[in-house]
Amino acid sequence: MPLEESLASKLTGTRTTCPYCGVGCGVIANPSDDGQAADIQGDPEHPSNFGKLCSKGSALGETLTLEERLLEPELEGSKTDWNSALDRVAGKFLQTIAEHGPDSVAFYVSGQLLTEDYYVANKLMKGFIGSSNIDTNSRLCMASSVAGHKRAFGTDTVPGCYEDLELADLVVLIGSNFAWCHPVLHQRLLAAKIERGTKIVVVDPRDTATTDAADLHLKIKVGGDVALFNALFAYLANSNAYNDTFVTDHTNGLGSALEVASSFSMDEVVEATGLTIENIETFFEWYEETSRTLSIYSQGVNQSSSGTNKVNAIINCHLITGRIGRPGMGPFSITGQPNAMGGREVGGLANQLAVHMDFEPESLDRVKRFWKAPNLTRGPGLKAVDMFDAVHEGKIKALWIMATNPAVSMPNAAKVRDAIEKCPFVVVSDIVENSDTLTLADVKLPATGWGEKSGTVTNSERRISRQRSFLKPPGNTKHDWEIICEVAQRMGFNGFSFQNPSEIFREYAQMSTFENNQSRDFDIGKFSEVSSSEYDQIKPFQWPKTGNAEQDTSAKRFFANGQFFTIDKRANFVPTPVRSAINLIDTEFDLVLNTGRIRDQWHTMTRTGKTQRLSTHIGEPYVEINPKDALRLNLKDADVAVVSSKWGKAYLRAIVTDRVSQGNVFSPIHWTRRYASRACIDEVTSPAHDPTSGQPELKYTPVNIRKMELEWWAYIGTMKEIEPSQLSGAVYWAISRRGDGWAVELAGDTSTGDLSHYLKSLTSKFPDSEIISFENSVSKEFRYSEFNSNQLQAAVFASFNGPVEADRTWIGQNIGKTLSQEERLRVLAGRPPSGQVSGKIVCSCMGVGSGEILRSIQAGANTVAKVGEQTCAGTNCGSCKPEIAAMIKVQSEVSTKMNLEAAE
Ligand SMILES: Nc1nc2c(c(=O)[nH]1)N[C@H]1C(S)=C(S)[C@@H](COP(=O)(O)OP(=O)(O)OC[C@H]3O[C@@H](n4cnc5c(=O)[nH]c(N)nc54)[C@H](O)[C@@H]3O)O[C@H]1N2
Ligand SMILES: Nc1nc2c(c(=O)[nH]1)N[C@H]1C(S)=C(S)[C@@H](COP(=O)(O)OP(=O)(O)OC[C@H]3O[C@@H](n4cnc5c(=O)[nH]c(N)nc54)[C@H](O)[C@@H]3O)O[C@H]1N2
Ligand code: SF4
Ligand SMILES: [Mo]
Repeated sequence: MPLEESLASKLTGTRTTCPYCGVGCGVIANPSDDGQAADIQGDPEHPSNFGKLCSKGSALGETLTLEERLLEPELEGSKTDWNSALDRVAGKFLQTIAEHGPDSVAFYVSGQLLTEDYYVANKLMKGFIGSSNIDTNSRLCMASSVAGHKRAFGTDTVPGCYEDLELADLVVLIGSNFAWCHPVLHQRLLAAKIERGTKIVVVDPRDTATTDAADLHLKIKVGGDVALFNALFAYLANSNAYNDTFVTDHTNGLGSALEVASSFSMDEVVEATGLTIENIETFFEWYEETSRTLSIYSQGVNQSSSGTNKVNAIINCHLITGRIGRPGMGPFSITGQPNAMGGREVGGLANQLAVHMDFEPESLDRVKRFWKAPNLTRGPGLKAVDMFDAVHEGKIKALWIMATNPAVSMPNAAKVRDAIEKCPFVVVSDIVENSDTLTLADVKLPATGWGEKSGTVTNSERRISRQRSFLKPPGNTKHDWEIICEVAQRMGFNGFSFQNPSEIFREYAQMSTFENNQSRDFDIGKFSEVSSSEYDQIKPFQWPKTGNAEQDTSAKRFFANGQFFTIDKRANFVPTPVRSAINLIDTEFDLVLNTGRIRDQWHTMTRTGKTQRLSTHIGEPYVEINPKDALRLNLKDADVAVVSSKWGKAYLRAIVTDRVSQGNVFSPIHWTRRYASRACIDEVTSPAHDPTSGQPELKYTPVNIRKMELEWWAYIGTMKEIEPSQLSGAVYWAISRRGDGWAVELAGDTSTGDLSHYLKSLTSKFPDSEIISFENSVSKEFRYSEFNSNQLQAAVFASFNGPVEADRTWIGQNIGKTLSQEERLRVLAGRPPSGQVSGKIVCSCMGVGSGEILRSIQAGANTVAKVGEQTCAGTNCGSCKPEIAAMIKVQSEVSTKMNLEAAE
């Protein structure tokens, strides 16, 4: 297609925003005729992504099928109509409040709601029910950043913008796996690095795709950040970077903060961080000499019992150098969810009141008048961990969960499940029919999902973008805001008769500017009178947008003028004492469990788990463990490991690798009971949390690990749909979509009985399918393949002697294919012809495995671009480029070593 034509075709369709991460990429969607798929392109005009998308964004079209969708309301397990469901919810909430008071009910909501949904939920709970028991999964995500911002700036303000990535000379990524979690921004950073030579420092306890691209990787001990940044702060105080004018004119509290920060000797810093003196010095020197320094941070900072102190320790370094609010510099908290920022703006956390106002008497008075609230709450409510504890203790008796899956994502998840199960009345609004949380609900409410709903979201740089619908609501689904408003009206409250999201947004904008007069940072008064059609046309914009051009000159960045939102307009240095994790390792639980994300899955996999494209990169839950620890524990690569803590356990595939340090293990967060036998890592994690922000310590849980003793191991590729309940014959299993069917890893003990019989019960779809098989009594293995008219139905590999070996990627690609006699035998052998080994999928967009990439590197492709030319890997979204680059690096190190050895 000629360039102009292809650009033009990209520009037609519905302009909307990606529903996954906080980058907030613009998307152009064109639905298929049946409305169960869509063509998805990056929006070239959206200022967050300029047309780029990552692997998850690119695969959005494949997540729109109605498979596994919740399409009808359900009451106590039976389908019902909306009237009955909504009456029951309103009635039960009213009854509970009448009998036990407003604090006996709670909402647990989500950074994946739209701003309009969030606004009405918050208004209902705080203004009309009269409690502040509304908290959100953003507590697990952004609470420490919010608290840190408020302590330093007086408000929850993100000072910078994405353009700073292109304008910085030094980017420090702290506790952020940018390459996998914010891939489009990472691509922007790497492009800038090529353009202007930006230096990248990554502070992370493990090797990641992000550290692979760093000039300096500070492989810090989990929790060592406060010690590191305190030392940097003290160093800067005596350096050329000290900005006396800024400190004198615009800040308070340097002395006491510096005193605390200086309390550690360099030896103590080395001990607390596990870093070398040389690396620490290099970092400090780079920081000192680079005025355009940007500090990007995420969950390695926030999810800690010292999370708020970590945030302030980082901000202190920017305040002492005056590096804030100007191009290419500043502290930059990168948000996780698509609308975690919107939720913070609305005030949907239990310790906020509404729209950047808290519980001071004047705010309470103002909000009461604005909402005409009959029963305004008076003070903060329960934060997530405390809220579920209160549910467990029976203090909260009616709970409404929206757009989040706490039975999987809350720490100490088994207790959370127990609490939800015990709670007398639980309502869950979701888009899928069966999440681990939904199975515990009394009332299930079917919400519209991405593509069907309409509203606004705010990304990490304070940019508000429209999510627009391009599909009809399927079945009997309703929009979240509609459901909330209908319940509010049935409870007898005025103020919820909105007809569409634009009316909610208008009220929200009015509230943001109500008696504001520049006293609050969040002001979008320009939209106070926005009409429905103008709302539909809103282009992505950054707040503030007061309607007064002069006031909005700071829209891109805050604080360049040194005016903060504290009483005397000065920023605060905050003393940040070093504290250890709350639950420390001991002789029984001697390893530190760190948790996080993988590139192609989103949280609890309710959407990304539906696409085979996103399930091929990593299809099984795992735990990474250092070779020295593995040796001590007699654990080998590919063994099944039992990871246990005081709170619970998980069964995970062991990956033995020095990408994690000795004493540390890492596991991803995504697997649920839908996709694995027992891999929910939050059944293991500790509920300890930061005393200021309430954010749980999800990156540090003391655990121990042992090898699971097993009798048999198997791998199945099959076209037949397999239900989790059928897999109870295995002690360990993990299932993922592959090709036209499913891939299942299993392992078990003697309780399974006849293994061959059991496996056939899982795979055999057609009674007369043709089976070819192979058995080796010496190696104690057997395999069989099933065909229906030469179409491969299932390929099964089993062993009584350890994990099975088979090229899983290649087998997955053959499931459902019609095969020749020779190919049939190769499938039975589990291997492609030599020289064609697929290896693990690296590029999920183009389906390219590590085998093919390695062969092209070995044949001379020495850049990511050349590998792309030869294999197509990395040529679509580019999310896999860091992994290809890492493979090139390893291969070049290998050949240098071989050359040296040959020369000797
Ligand atoms: N692919 C994908 N992308 C996502 C998501 C997803 O589910 N999948 N979720 C989105 C959401 S909601 C969020 S919140 C973001 C999260 O984005 P990130 O915060 O980048 O992701 P995580 O993997 O949780 O953790 C980041 C890193 O912190 C490191 N870390 C652990 N402990 C410490 C420590 O004590 N100090 C330091 N310096 N580092 C530490 C971990 O090793 C890990 O590499 O991702 C968003 N993007
Ligand atoms: N150990 C550990 N645990 C963690 C983390 C970690 O790093 N380590 N990270 C934490 C963080 S940062 C986060 S953000 C959380 C995320 O954890 P969750 O929020 O629990 O995870 P999701 O899978 O995103 O849940 C979203 C739910 O909303 C549903 N949904 C999707 N769209 C809609 C909609 O439009 N309306 C409604 N009503 N429902 C919808 C989905 O089907 C899904 O069930 O996990 C936290 N838990
Ligand atoms: S980086 Fe990926 S997941 Fe995040 S908003 Fe953009 S396309 Fe969506
Ligand atoms: Mo998050």
